[in-house]
Amino acid sequence: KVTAGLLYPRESETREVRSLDGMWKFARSETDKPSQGLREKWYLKDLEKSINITQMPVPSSYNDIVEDEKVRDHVGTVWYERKFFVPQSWKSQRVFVRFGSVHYEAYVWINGNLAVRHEFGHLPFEAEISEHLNYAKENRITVLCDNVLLQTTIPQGKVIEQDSDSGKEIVQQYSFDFFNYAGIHRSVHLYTVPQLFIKEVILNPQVTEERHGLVNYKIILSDNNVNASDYKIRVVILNKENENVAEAVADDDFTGQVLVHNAELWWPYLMNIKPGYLYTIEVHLVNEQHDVDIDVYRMKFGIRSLKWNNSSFLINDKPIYFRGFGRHEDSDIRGKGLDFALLTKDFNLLKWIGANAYRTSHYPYSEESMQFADEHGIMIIDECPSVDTENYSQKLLENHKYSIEQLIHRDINHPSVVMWSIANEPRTQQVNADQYFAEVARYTRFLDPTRPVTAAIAVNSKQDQAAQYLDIISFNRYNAWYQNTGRLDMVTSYVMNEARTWHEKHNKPVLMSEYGSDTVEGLHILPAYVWSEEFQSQQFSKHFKAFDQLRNEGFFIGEFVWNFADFKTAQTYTRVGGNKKGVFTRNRQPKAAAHLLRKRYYELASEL
Ligand code: GCB
Repeated sequence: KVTAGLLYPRESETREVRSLDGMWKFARSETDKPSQGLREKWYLKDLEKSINITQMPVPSSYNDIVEDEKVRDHVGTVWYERKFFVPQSWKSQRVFVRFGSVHYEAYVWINGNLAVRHEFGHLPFEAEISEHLNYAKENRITVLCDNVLLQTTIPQGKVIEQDSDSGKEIVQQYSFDFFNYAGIHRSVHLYTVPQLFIKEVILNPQVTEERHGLVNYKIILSDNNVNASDYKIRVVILNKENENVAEAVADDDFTGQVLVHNAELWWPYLMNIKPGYLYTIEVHLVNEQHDVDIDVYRMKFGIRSLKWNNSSFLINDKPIYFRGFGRHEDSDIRGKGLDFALLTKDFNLLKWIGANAYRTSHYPYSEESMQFADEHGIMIIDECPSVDTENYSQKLLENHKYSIEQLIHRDINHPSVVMWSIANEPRTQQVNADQYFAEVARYTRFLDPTRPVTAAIAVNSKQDQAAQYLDIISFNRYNAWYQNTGRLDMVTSYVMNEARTWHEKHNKPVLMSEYGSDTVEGLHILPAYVWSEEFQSQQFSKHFKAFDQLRNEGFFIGEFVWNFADFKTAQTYTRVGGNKKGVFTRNRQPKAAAHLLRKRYYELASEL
């Protein structure tokens, strides 16, 4: 069971944080014995004594690190292990272990004791391990990571058995178009908190009519049964210069409001000279009697309003037009592993090209990337890990809702998150899609009524049964690529017609969440021909024409190129070393279309 309280681990005068990133030991169960590690209880002994032992960096996907296709294409469990010390001084504290993400399912043991089990890649989890630790001594952490996707996991997949030259092979099949990278993808931390500590900080900042910031907050402590008269919560709001601009003491239920006069609002990139303005909230848990801080936690947040109606989407009462991308967490060697160099480069490129948004296609991205988006004023359509959803069952629905619950729990305080995407290209024409999405959308709104709900839909509007439950309709379409391949004369009117049809049917704002074409960098063919740089640029231009007309019609709110950069996929004859629809190569160098897009995005920004 996941412990609630996924505050990002930060040190303070009352908290210590230690990274467990670095080199870990790594072993694979033999493919024909998927449960070997569990059966042989590898968590009770040093992995050294097991088979296939090697070194593996954390964070990283394991797939592309080893020169062995058996590791790249491994199906089932792998094991990670490392040793660490904790000081004696931690004994008076409570100690947690926290994973940014492990794909797909994880079990964690501390010195042979099961500490936590977690399902869903891309989402953090943690567990208190105080009682399992050896203080002032060496400790062992063992992680089982299972990458198997089934019809009831999010996303879905299928495992089949096939005959091969070396006998029966277990093979993972999936229909989604990105490589099923696995491993400990994000950082691992140990952190300490006092015995009674701040477990959750939930913010709902609003903008008043006089343009002040009204920050509603709710603090949850680790123990619900404390006597409120013994403790108080004091909150302090600091501006970017670290000056105290407001403070308050919470009510007895640890909720309250604090007013920030003439607040500096959070604006998207290129909409204000200070885009992405962030304040810090400093939460103090104070012992009333002694007037001392028991726990202190600091977090950045933004003040902005979000509104939407049947034709537009507004931030701070200004209509927004999204200049965006679909993306992936993907790069050479490390796969989906968190990498600050890559993250920084990607944000620099987003700003270079003048984008103001991206969708976290097709799963939650790292918490660190969400912090970057907050800081840079990049708006996020935050997508849960449901992609190509089909074969609707009760179990699938429960898992889908649970993945959204974990996502919202993690991301609710980010000003950059402006919309929830509950699925990518679900098969919404299938039986039961109607009730299924009615429930997923209802649940998402119940968890967070302050943001609109969307999904990227590719089924045509006649057959689709989900859009009726969304606030904003996003559609994916590959005119002149999958449809009418090569026909650049069949783009502009098709895009306009489809966008209009969605709006006419549902009377909601519409955006195009994917369009594009595979492009091999350096391939030049004139007249434009599929896979060439000329083709990608011209196909974009035909879309721009449609978008410009649609913008005048008042309901069309954004364009998202597929994709920011080239990325790895499963092996198939339609993919040359992966999906090549990037505007940047996998190595983050621009294709010709990047320059065209840059010109457009800056022109669009200057119209504001
Ligand atoms: C889509 C999917 C995306 C694929 C893309 C493509 O519709 O949403 O995951 O990568 O098409 O390039 O085929």
